[in-house]
Amino acid sequence: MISRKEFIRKSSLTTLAAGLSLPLLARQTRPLTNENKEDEPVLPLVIATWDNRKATEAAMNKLIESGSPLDAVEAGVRVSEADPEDTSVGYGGLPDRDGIVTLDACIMDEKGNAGAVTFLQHIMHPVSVARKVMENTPHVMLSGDGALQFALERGFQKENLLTDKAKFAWQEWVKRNNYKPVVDEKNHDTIGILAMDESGDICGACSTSGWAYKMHGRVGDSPIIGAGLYVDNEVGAACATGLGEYVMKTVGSFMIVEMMRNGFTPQEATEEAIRRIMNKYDLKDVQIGFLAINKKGQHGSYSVREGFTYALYQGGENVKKESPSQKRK
Ligand code: SD4
Repeated sequence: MISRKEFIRKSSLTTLAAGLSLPLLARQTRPLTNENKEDEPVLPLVIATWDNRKATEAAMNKLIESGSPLDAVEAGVRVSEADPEDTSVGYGGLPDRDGIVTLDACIMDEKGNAGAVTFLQHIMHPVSVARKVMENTPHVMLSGDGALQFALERGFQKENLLTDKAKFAWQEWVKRNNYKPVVDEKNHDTIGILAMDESGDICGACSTSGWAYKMHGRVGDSPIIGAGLYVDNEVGAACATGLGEYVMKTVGSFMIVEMMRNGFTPQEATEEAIRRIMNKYDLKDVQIGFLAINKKGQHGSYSVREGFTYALYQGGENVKKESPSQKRK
């Protein structure tokens, strides 16, 4: 048994070491790749995973119109959720291995409030249900039938979300794949979106139909606060896309925000998070991508392999960007 005095001495040394090692670690990372050069924040800004420029545009319009980053992220996500061509989100999302579309979403505001729905069926806009969970219930997360019941009580319509195109793709998959979920780095364009208003307040949201042809009942990282999304208005925010199991096991978005709290830039934090995950797991055929922003209005992005893109609306321009990555394809 160590004495109380010894315990306190050891703990403070550990804390000191942690405090010292983070900036040191930060210095060891590669040079910045996509940070703002100036120190002045360029606000407002909206950033979203993949080439979701229609979503960032809707979000920015909403931000300018209402002044609310929360309204903005919800409006942005709703664009992807309603888009039948987006096969990883909402209507048109690829189903699970039983041919059923099940959706996950979450939202966080600048005060640290959070709402989420998981394993939700038949509702086109899970992000709006997640917002209602946050604002109108004492809970953070509702799931499955309970989430559906809540949505219907709140006036959401029950709809068929399985498009003919998604149904056909699933039927083809069933023929080829023996009912076994397959890890496929191509299967995603989940939306994670972060918005920051002119005063520096940050909100975020995330929405997905999850891993295509997953087991029925599977829930990924996207609705899990700290995994698919995390906002801390004092520090910044992060969101994730890709194979959610690894992001959940490492609480990826929370990890990134905590690294930024300890002095990492958004770029350094996303890079370090990907490196840590890759050090721990064999990510063959797996893609994971992170986005992060800090209070200076800087952003960072990093992915396991090439091909992760994102949309950035800042300084009056809405552009698609290629993320730097750890590996070639
Ligand atoms: C999931 N992270 O359910 C989601 C999938 C995803 O782009 O990001 N697709 O694991």
